[in-house]
Amino acid sequence: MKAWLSKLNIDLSAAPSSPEELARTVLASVSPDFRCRIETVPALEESFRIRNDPDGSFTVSGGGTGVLYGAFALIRSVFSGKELPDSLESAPRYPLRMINCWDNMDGSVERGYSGSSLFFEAGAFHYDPLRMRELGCFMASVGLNVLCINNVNVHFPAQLLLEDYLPEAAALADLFRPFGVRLMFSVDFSQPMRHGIPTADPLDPAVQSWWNETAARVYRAIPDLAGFLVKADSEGRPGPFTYGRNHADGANMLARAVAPYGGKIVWRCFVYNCRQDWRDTKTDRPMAAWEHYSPLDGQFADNVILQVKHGPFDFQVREPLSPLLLGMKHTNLAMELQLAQEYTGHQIDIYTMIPMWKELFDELPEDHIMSVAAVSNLGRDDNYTGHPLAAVNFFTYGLLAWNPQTDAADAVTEWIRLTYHFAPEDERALASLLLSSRRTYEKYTAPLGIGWMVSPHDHYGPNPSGYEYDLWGTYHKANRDAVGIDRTASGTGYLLQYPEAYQHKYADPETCPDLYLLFYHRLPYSFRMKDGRTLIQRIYDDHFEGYEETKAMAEILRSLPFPEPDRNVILSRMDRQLYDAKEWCDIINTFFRRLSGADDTHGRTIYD
Ligand code: GCV
Repeated sequence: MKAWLSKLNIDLSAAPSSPEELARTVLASVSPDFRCRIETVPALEESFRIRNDPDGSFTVSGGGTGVLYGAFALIRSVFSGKELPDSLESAPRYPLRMINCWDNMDGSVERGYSGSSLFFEAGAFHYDPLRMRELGCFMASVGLNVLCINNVNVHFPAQLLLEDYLPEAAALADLFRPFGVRLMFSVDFSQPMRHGIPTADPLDPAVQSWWNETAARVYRAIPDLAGFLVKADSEGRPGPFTYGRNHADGANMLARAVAPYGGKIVWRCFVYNCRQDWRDTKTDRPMAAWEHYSPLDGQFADNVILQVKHGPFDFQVREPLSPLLLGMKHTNLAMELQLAQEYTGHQIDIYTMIPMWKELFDELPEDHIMSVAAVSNLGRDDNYTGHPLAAVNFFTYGLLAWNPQTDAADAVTEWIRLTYHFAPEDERALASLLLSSRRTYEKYTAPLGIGWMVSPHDHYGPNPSGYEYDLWGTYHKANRDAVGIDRTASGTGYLLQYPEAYQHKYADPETCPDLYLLFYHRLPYSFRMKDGRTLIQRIYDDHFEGYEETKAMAEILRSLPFPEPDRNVILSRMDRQLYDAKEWCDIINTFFRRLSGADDTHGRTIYD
């Protein structure tokens, strides 16, 4: 992460006073003969224009933060050798471009793979101001503008809203402001009950008053706080259901409290039955969010945003786009992505996400969602992301959140150029490795859209039946004849939650895209795929290929001139990935061979 900040040579030892001042510093860092004027045009707000004048100088115009984004866009182009047109105008596609940290006040990070919290330790704020400015700079450099600093699972002590902690929270907000970054806090729906109110019922006037007063106090300290993020009635968190209320009741009550200050309530839709009986064949977990929220479409206040995980399950390697993102037409929506590699290799395995995100954005109708959020992959490790190559996910997320049309290969190449000094052929080799890494990981882990074959709890490494007899609603139901869940009209009916054209694409196993086949269909191992292979042969082939591709990745990485300490970390993590890819390949193939009894037509080793 830091490589390109040091390339820019921006002095962050002192805090910039405003985005404009930071924009000037950023541009001054390029070189003494680099000539660039800044023109602040408040009406442009976050947007910017860059003009390349005939005398070789540049003019960057923008609103308060627009000039900053313009300055960064310009130097990103300069440093990555990209040609700039004579004039360029750019506006962010989504007004809120958020990073959600799952940091706890004890210093731990839920699903964190890069060390402990950047913000907290032992129940209190504890941070290095320089690192905060670096983080602000990373965010601003790719146009990210909201930082939620604490975990959606709000563990106590969670005093962020209390008088004692607000001055420190306000000081942190001050640090981020010049970077165009506004803070957000996760709040616990039952918080009033810790302050003498006997209930958290959203329709109880005492509850509303408590939140009104709390919002007033918080906004006095941090007038530009972006708002509150809420996980309610989800995986044991408290919420409106306890009081027989729905989620519009809950979200709108909080929305009323923050509305006078321009605050937003970002309300997560990750609601499902996490105490399911695996014997129950009626309940299908991916259906839950739509069942809860679609009847409420149009009932949420204007300053509520429903934040929906990109797929109906939970950040698996491959999931369809959540039906809520297509069907909630009268509600503000944010799509939630996850940079933290919870199910995607713990920042040990290389997993570059932009190809996956592009698939998601491409499926979203124009103008359908108004914001994006991503669960952070940062922590206190020196390099911020644990694996140096995981930084590409943070960087490219920002570029896509600004402009979802951004080309994946261009974005990855830009990151490489800003991070390493590689010859063109090395740069191409790394770009192609990163861009194919998600598909490789998918091949050796999750067959054709099933997912969930991971070790329970920590979600790293293979365990084909790990989630099969559990409470979480995550079953593949593989037996000796067949595998997968029928989610069409003849099965659980999940597919009916989608618009007709979408249903049409996936309903028939003969035409359903292969990579979603077992998400939507239950099929015999002898099922003939479009390319003539049997389903079981395809499963074997994918897993062997995934392992072979990982071996090839390791060779390429060894040949590339990474500087230290990156090289050491990258190669040692690659050794681990290679070992694990073999485990995945052998365990999953053996699992299916034992069930199906089918031989591999190529006679490769699968264990009996
Ligand atoms: C923050 C999954 C993760 C949890 C996470 C949850 C969520 O269940 O395993 O760690 O909790 O998603 O997104 O709320």
